[in-house]
Amino acid sequence: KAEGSVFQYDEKDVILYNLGIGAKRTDLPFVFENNENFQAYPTFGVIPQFNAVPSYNLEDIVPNFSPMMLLHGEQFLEIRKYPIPTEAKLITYPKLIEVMDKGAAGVVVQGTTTVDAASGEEVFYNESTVFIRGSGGFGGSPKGGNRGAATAVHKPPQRAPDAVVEEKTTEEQAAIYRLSGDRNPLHIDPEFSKVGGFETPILHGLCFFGISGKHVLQTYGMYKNIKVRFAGTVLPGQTLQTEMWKVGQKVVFQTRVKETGKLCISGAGAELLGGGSKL
Ligand code: HDC
Repeated sequence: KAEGSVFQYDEKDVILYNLGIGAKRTDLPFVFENNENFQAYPTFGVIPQFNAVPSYNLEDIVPNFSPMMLLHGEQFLEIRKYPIPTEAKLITYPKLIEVMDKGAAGVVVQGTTTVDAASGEEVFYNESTVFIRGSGGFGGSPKGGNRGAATAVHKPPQRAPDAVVEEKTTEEQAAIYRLSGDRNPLHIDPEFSKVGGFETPILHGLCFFGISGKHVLQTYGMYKNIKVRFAGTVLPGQTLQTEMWKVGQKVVFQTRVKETGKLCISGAGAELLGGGSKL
């Protein structure tokens, strides 16, 4: 059984994360610790898992494993405690959920439960899916299990989006975002990214997940969970367009790279906390 990993953070980590997903100097509740509404964007909940040390290695699970070929495939985050603390000592427990064989690729899902060290209360639950190119064909099952909201694929309605938020990322987006915990060289080192098939480093999936999650928050308020598929890559500097549909208490959304017209997030959804709360 994997040991829990400590993640201790304070207001500086919260501000760094918020800046990493594009908070502006004028977004005072997100960049100024003395603001009365000082808060973390809800997608901060994906950060503690980066300290987790699983009891397994990916190279022992799929054949031909190469870190250069690994891409973030999907993410599910559930926020289990509100408001999200702006400083805390948390402990994260990782577990292997499932492994799928997509023929040309291996897909591995890891789950992490993050609790407050002092109270033992659950704060976040995550499921992270990685898509490892060249690591399939080992005779495993191509299909995964059904775990409700964690595996849901949200289909946009036929009508035009109810809301669209556009935001240009900066050329430095990945260089700032990586300081919140994901130091994967794919996002900063051209030598590394080239071996992975990308001429220049690509943006972290969880960075554009955070930006899209911010757009959902700005438009519809706080949510209890959020699920996305990373359908395409984003380069730092490109413009994101988050297209949203309100369907009951759920926001179905997808995110497009304006410059190419291609989706980078698809089949995504967030279940609203209710009461129109913007926290
Ligand atoms: O969709 C393609 C792609 O390029 N997506 C974007 C990937 C990306 O940019 N990710 C973010 C950047 S990488 C990153 O952030 C890494 C990070 O630093 C480390 C991870 C951190 C994890 C956290 C742990 C703590 C691609 C390449 C993924 C798939 O495209 P194709 O090869 O064309 O696949 P396709 O033929 O469409 O489908 C084959 C089967 O695979 C399933 N699938 C497709 N996209 C998937 C996916 N499964 C999971 N995630 C995805 N994104 C398809 O459904 C299909 O399976 P089936 O036939 O059973 O339906």
